[in-house]
Amino acid sequence: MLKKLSKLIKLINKNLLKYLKYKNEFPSVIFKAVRYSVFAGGKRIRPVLLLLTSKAYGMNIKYVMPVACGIEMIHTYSLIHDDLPAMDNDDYRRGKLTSHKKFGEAIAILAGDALLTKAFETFCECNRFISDEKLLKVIKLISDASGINGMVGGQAADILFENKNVSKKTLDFIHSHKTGALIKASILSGAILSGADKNELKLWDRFGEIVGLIFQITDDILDVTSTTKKLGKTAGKDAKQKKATFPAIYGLEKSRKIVLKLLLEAKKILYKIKRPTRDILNLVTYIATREN
Ligand code: GRG
Repeated sequence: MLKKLSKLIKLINKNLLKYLKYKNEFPSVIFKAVRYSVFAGGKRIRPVLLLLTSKAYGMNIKYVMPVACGIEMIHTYSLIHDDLPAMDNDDYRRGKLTSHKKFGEAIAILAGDALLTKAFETFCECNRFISDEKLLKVIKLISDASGINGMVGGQAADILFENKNVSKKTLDFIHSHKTGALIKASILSGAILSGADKNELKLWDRFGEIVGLIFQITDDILDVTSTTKKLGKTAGKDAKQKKATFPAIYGLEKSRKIVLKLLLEAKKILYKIKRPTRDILNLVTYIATREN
């Protein structure tokens, strides 16, 4: 599936490089560290989701590309910080040494900070093509999804509940905030920027929630069933760190069944949206069946 989307991914990468190259690169190591993590080979699921949602409305994807790239920057910052010794303490990410292993902790922290702030500068690049009102709405949405009410809050809960028995409610909180929020925001941003109406936004909202869940449950399953080589990050870590995961609470079989049920619901929502969304459905099916 990602091969089929390779043109889109190439375009995202070309734009990311454009935004992350500077005239004066001093001190050079921080610029290198930023590009090292961004171009270490991520799947680009979030920007692709944004662009495909926009395409369903006939939007020229050039106009929304800065938001798609900014979201990938936020995602990459979160991975760099998540891998730090104070958090998940991981040596490999995207099949390469983690940022702090390659450049040291201080530079890794700064590379994450630089990407987070660059994301918001990049969002502003689309103000020539998109109305200020829509752009502000999307910036607020993404800030919320990546901040204390979203990814940061989810990450805090994830760390606080390590080695503890968690309820289904807490598991749901961690998943929907830590990973789900940014995925949902990617889809909603594409819809808002492309002029979706109120009714459609409600449908995209639930669709985004489902995609976030499918992504995270599949990630939890892969942590149990896949290998470090295939994943490009350490497999089996969730169980070792006694993390709150779907397989830990529901078991592998039930977790797989939940993914299939969610996939069916996602299909039904896309049907209701009545836009050309075949590529999005294919991508979500890939997310549910991916091997890394
Ligand atoms: C540090 C504020 C802060 C948040 C970190 C995203 C996150 C929150 C932590 C990542 C931990 C983790 C491995 C979560 C599982 C789901 C996930 C986000 C996997 C990585 O996303 P992919 O598969 O990665 O889209 P690529 O490398 O393909 O971009």
